[in-house]
Amino acid sequence: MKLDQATIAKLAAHLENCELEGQDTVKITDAHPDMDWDDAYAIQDEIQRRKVARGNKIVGWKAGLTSHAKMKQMGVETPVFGFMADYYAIPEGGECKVSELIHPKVEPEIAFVMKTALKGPGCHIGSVLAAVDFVMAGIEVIDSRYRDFKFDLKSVIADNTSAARFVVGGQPRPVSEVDLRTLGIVFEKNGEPVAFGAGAAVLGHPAAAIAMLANHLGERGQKIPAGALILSGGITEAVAVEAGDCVTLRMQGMGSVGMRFV
Ligand code: OOG
Ligand code: MG
Repeated sequence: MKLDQATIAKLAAHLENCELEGQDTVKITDAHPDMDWDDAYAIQDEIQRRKVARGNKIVGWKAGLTSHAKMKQMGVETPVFGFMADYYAIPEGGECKVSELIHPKVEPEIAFVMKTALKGPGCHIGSVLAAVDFVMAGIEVIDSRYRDFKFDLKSVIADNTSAARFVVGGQPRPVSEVDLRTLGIVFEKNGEPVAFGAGAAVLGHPAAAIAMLANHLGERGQKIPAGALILSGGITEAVAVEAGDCVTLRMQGMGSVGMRFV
């Protein structure tokens, strides 16, 4: 660790206030070029602690930057992990208020729900599939608190990996019934297909993203609890949205899920 506790607390408060007020900021590594990975996750942990202290529940986790499309779009090469608070959830077909956000983008994702807890290190695709209850379609709304989505990996980790809102739904399927690699998706904005993909875009097999998350948490003495929801990462590039837009994700054999931006 390169930052002291007071600096971590100050940066966490700053980034969380930007989130809660819908204000952007410059990336924090500009002022703290020496901060390391542990500092970045410590800032994210402090944001989580602030939310829990305020009465929010942590309902799940997310992996990000797990597909080449996303890595190329953001100019980075390593997956990152974040958490999801209860108020990020939007009901299926529901409204997402753009006025609460800065510059939202949407991503088509495969969502996993755990049957049993999963604790790394040593987790692999097999341990993930044994621990997962079902999979379903999900759309993540990301909203980097950094101006123009310009960040490096440490800055985006500290900013809880741009997590903002999500919707899950459609027809959940037991994970044993789905070939997660060939699972096809069509992502539509205002009725027009705007992106296409298959599950293998995510690390060759989307369960690998869940294994990486379990191993990441395990290194820090934490686990993925039973019942947790996990978004495995955008299959395609993120798509910008504004008030008035409507997005729908169609997932092969698993129905569709959508939301409206108001
Ligand atoms: C970081 C979050 C990326 C994903 O699914 O790849 C992410 C960002 O691009 O702002 O959630
Ligand atoms: Mg995402």
